[in-house]
Amino acid sequence: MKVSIIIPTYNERDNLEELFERISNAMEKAGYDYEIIVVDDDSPDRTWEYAEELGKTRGYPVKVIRRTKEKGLSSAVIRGFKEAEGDVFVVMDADLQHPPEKIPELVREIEKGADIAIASRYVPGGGVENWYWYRKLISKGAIMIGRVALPKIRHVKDPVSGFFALRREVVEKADLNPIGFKILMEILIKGTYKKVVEVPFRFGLRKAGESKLGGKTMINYLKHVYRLMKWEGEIDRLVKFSIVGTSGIVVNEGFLWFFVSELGMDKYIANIPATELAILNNFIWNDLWTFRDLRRYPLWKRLISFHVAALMGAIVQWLIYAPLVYLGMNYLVANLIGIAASFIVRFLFNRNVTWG
Ligand SMILES: Nc1nc2c(ncn2[C@@H]2O[C@H](COP(=O)(O)OP(=O)(O)O)[C@@H](O)[C@H]2O)c(=O)[nH]1
Ligand SMILES: [Mg+2]
Repeated sequence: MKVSIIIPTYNERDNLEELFERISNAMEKAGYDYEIIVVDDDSPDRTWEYAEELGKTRGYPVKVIRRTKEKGLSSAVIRGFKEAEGDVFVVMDADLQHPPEKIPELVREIEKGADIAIASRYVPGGGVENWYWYRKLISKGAIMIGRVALPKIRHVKDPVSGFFALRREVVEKADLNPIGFKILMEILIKGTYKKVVEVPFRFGLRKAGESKLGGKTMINYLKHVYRLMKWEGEIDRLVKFSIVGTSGIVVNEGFLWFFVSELGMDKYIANIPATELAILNNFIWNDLWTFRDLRRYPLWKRLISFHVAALMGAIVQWLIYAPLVYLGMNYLVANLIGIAASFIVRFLFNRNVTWG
C-alpha cells in the first residue's frame, strides 16, 4: 500500500525543510511507502524550486507540480489527486499547523476500514492553539451552518478541516468543483464513501510565512455551502417548501373565511381549526412532494414532528416580531422578518428531524 501526501503550497519555502524531515521520519517509523506531491502555484519565493532541490539532495520522494496558469487551494488539491499514484491520499498544509506525526494515525484508520479519516479539531482531545474565543465561535458557527444546511455531513464534527486521508476510490469518480472553498466538504458531499472517522489533533501555529486566507473567507464559505446545497437538491427542497407554505396561507385564509362567514363561528376560535387545517395541508404536500424520498419514520411520528416545527416557527416568529415592534419598527415589516425567520427554522427542523 502506498500513501500519496498532497501538499498545496504558496510561498512556503521556509517551511519545507522541517516539513519534509518530519513527514519522512513519521512515515519511515510507521513503515509506510509514500510519496510527497507538492502542488505549487508558481510561488514568488520559488517554493517549487526548493522542493525539487530537497528531493534531489536529501532523497525525499517528492514530486513537484508547478502551476503557472491556475491558482487556488482546492484546484491545487484536485490536481494533486490526479497526479497521485498511491492507494491512500493524504491532504495537508505546508505550514506545519498540521503535525506530520498524525499522518500514520490517519492512514491506519483507513487500513482499519474507514474510507475517509479526518484530523479533527472538534472531537475530544482535539483543539486549536492560541485562538481568541471569538475566532473559535466563528469557526464553530460556520461549521454548524454547514452541518444543518447539508444534512449529509451533519455527523461530521470538523467537515472543513484541511488535514485528512482518504481511499483513492472516494474521489476517483467525483466531479469536484475546483473553485470550491473547502475541499473536504466538497468531498464529503460528492465523494463515494461509507465510513468516516475523526481523529483528534491540535491545530498548531504557523511555523514560517503568512496566511493566505482571510478577508472574504466567510462569504466564500457561505457561497460554497450554497453551491453544495444546490448540488444536493436541498435548494430545490427549499423552493418546494416555500410553495407548499404559500398554499398553506391560502388554505388558512379560506377556511377562516368559511368558518366565520358561512358557519358563523367566533373569529377568535375559528383561527384555531383554520390554522390546524393549513398545517395538515402543508404536511401532506411536504410529505408527498418536498421530502418524498426521505420518509423513514412512521407517519404518526412525522406528523407530530411537523407540528413541533410549526409551533417552534410560531414562537420564533413572535419572539422576533414583539421586540422589533417594541423598538419602533412598522408592525407589518416586523412580521415579515418574523415570518422569514420562522420559515428557516421550520425548514431546517423538518429537514433534519421530521424527514432527517
Ligand atoms: N497551491 C496553492 N496553495 C495554496 C493557495 N493558498 C493557500 N495555499 C496553501 O494552502 C495551505 C493552507 O493555507 P494557509 O494560508 O496556511 O491557510 P490558513 O491556515 O487557513 O491560514 C498552505 O500550505 C498554503 O501554502 C493557493 O492559492 N494555491
Ligand atoms: Mg495555515
